[in-house]
Amino acid sequence: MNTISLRVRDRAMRRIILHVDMDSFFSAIEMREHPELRGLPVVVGGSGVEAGKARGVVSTCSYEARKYGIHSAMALSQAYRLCPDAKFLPVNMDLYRRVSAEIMDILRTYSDKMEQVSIDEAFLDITAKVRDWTEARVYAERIKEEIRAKERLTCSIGVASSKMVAKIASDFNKPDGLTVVEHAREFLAELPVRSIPGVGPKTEMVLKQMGITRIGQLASTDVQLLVSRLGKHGEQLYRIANGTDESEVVPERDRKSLSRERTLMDDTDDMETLERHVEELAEELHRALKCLVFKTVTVKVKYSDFRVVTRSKTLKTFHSDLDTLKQIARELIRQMRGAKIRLVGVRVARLAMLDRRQRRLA
Ligand code: TTP
Ligand code: MG
Repeated sequence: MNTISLRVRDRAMRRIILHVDMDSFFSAIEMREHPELRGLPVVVGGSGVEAGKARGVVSTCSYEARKYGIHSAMALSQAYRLCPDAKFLPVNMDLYRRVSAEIMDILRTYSDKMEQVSIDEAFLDITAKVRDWTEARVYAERIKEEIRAKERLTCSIGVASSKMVAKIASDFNKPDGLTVVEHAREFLAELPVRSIPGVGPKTEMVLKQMGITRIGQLASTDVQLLVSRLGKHGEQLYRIANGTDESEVVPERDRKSLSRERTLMDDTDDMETLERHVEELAEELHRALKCLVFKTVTVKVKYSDFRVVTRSKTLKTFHSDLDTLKQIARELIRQMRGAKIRLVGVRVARLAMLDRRQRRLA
């Protein structure tokens, strides 16, 4: 091995990355604002539930409500059937956005290499801030403490040498958890493959057919075999499983584009279904956008024969609203009808960041 690749490997191995994810974010904020709700099953979604009439879906719910089987994206009517005594609250997005901006401002003081990935989660590269895993733990404890003191909210933190492992680690011991992963392979070995973000039912099924259910098995599978079954995603999964994923923490100011995509359970050319998928992707993307505004929207499809086609639209001015994003995404996917589609994606580009004041108003 030559010196350059050695140096690169060495640097990658020394990275210390922290993933912060707020606990039951929307409902925790509601419980903070309404202390009488503490300890109760609280469900936040749609415009709430009145007189048993539920419309819309659950955005999130408290850990007490999760014991009844309620979870994000479930129909509110079903949540109501599972626990009629839960407190059902409407979504107060303005409040959650404000709290989120405050938390992100706190996190930015811990590392300027900070990447917000959704309304309640962020990666921080703290390689330059700590010398070893022990110091990293102390650093993470300080972050938790500051958020608790200033926001009266709890979060869970994962620390590892790659982004994905840090993310899996933050989810490992929720709520109010702190998981430091020194040896990624050992930590991941027994976890189900579904713990890897991005592994949905379809990938899980393909892996299961290959006899792979745990991440440890994934790590020791021949990477070529994974690629032959799952394409590029297979290679990425292999790296994640081995703790060698080297994706960088990209601060917002350096971000060029942001995208979300999904492989469909069944290939389809049904426009209603496809529009629903791009709308959901637009929603995910919009949540991740936070203080970024965009000018270009692109929809990508992969047809059943693996042909990839993209279509874009560039607006004259910057936009940030979900309706615009959804509308353009629908417009673009309609232009791509023709053959059955196996994967859809939505991307926004030509990004700019709202300044602090605008962010708080957003
Ligand atoms: P998550 O971090 O996925 O969930 P959470 O913070 O509520 O709970 P956890 O303790 O498991 O992290 O999402 C953050 C917020 O995003 C969540 O509070 C509400 C919102 N959200 C939706 O509106 N719809 C969804 O489907 C999901 C997953 C989240
Ligand atoms: Mg969360």
